[in-house]
Amino acid sequence: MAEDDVTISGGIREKLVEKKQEWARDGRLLTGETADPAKERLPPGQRLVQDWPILDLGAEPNVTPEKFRLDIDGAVENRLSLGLDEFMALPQTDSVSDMHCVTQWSRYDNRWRGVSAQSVLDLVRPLPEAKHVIFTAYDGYTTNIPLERFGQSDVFLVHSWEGKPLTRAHGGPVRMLVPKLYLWKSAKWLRRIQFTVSDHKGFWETRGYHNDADPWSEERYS
Ligand SMILES: Nc1nc2c(c(=O)[nH]1)N[C@H]1C(S)=C(S)[C@@H](COP(=O)(O)O)O[C@H]1N2
Ligand SMILES: [Mo]
Repeated sequence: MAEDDVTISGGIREKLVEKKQEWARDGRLLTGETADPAKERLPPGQRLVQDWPILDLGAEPNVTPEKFRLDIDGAVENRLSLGLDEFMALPQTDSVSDMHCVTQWSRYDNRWRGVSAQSVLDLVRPLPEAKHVIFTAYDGYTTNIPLERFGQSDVFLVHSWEGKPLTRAHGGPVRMLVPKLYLWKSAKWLRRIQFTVSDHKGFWETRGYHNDADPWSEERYS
């Protein structure tokens, strides 16, 4: 991966990371309930919000359109390295989905625009042995999901929310969106998508968060 000269404001807020790890150890916010997503729109222990909170490690990269690059590589037939114009030239889709954060807020009916994960799969063609997907972001953040999950029809690489370009604070120019999992699986400031044979836990997964992150099973912590 080429060295980036993207500037980053602030630094990782270690105190906050420590506190969240403590919460994970203590099992904070757990209700012990599960729900059927076909019947319950709001997962257990969640509450609805109208605004969209901002949560990250505290280091916000300034990914300008000129500096943006997205590498898609690993166990694939056809690696890609895309500038923003090339990314925007891929087929674009509108979608509406809910989001659920492990810190207990959920927001319904978010309108997104971006490139579907299925289009990405069509372009790169993962090798038969590829089973996992790792996202790396411009702030150094990483997170992981199974390839099977990545291929679901509601997963997108998004650049717009409610008809406007994604703001820097929310991960613009391009972030992941995996709406059926807790939002920590949706990497902001997307830099790289890597297809792998074995699983590699990401930033929060190595710090006590659940590897699978299904909100209806309350998979907050491991
Ligand atoms: N690159 C990056 N992506 C990230 C994070 C981060 O710190 N860095 N935090 C995750 C967490 S824990 C959450 S809850 C969501 C928050 O996204 P939002 O700020 O747009 O609400 O981003 C996720 N994606
Ligand atoms: Mo989070």
